[in-house]
Amino acid sequence: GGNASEGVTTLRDLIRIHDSPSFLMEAHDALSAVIAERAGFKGLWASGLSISSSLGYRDANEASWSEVADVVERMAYAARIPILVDGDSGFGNFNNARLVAGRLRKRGASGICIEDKAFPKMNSFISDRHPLADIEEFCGRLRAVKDTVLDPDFVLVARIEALIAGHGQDEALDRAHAYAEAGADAILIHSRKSDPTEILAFAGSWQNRLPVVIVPTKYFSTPVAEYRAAGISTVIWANHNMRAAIAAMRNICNRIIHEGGIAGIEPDIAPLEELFELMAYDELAAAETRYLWPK
Ligand code: SPV
Ligand code: MG
Repeated sequence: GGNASEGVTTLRDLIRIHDSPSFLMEAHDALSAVIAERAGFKGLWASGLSISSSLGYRDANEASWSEVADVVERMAYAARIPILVDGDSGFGNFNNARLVAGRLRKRGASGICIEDKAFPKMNSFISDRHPLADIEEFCGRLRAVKDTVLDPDFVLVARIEALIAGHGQDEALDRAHAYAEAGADAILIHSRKSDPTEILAFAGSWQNRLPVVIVPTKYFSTPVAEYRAAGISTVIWANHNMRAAIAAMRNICNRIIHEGGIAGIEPDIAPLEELFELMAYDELAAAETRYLWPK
């Protein structure tokens, strides 16, 4: 984040293989970033799906990279914990990928994840057409990011969409080894199945040559203990702040309509005091006594 780093675990440390997987919580704006940080998460996932949705876009590269970077900057100012940014497929070829990674780092990101698909990408849970990037070409994107963003703390996650695209374990493993050679710091293996079998099979063969990151959106009922046993380094809760917000906002809108007013809803919404506390209004009051009317 933009503030002092005391007491903050770096993203590089979070993605290391620990006894228990690290969690990255989705955030899509400054407010959701602060809420996740206050809850105790040690790192954030700047989700392309969630940021797109909050901006009124589909998760198909409708948002420009600079719009995404604007949001990431707001998140990084508001929260101190590190942010792994969903860089989609890198917004183009190697040249776009290295440019975006460098700009994101300057604007407060601690790492970028890029996936082996073409631009424009489509969300992994939509459609059955997810043509994969050529392995060598995608390795060029990874190498270009590594050669351009020289900050050793900046994390590059290579995301494999082979299983999403309907390929088998061999294709996923070939890609993982190639991406490791190209300089990736971690491998994100994605699945759209409702059980974790193919993720766990991958982890079993891969043997943690690099840390493994997973996104259990569809196989949500699997206990984290299974990921711990499989040596998964990082679990991303990829869209759960946004989906919680959708449910809460839909519920309160419906209730105000149906109840004809707000008399009944007050206990079910966040008090204004909580909002003022989240945005540190007390800090402003204290600063006023120092700068606006000093004794
Ligand atoms: C995102 O959160 O934007 C992701 C994860 O990339 S997924 O939606 O599963 O593709
Ligand atoms: Mg995404």
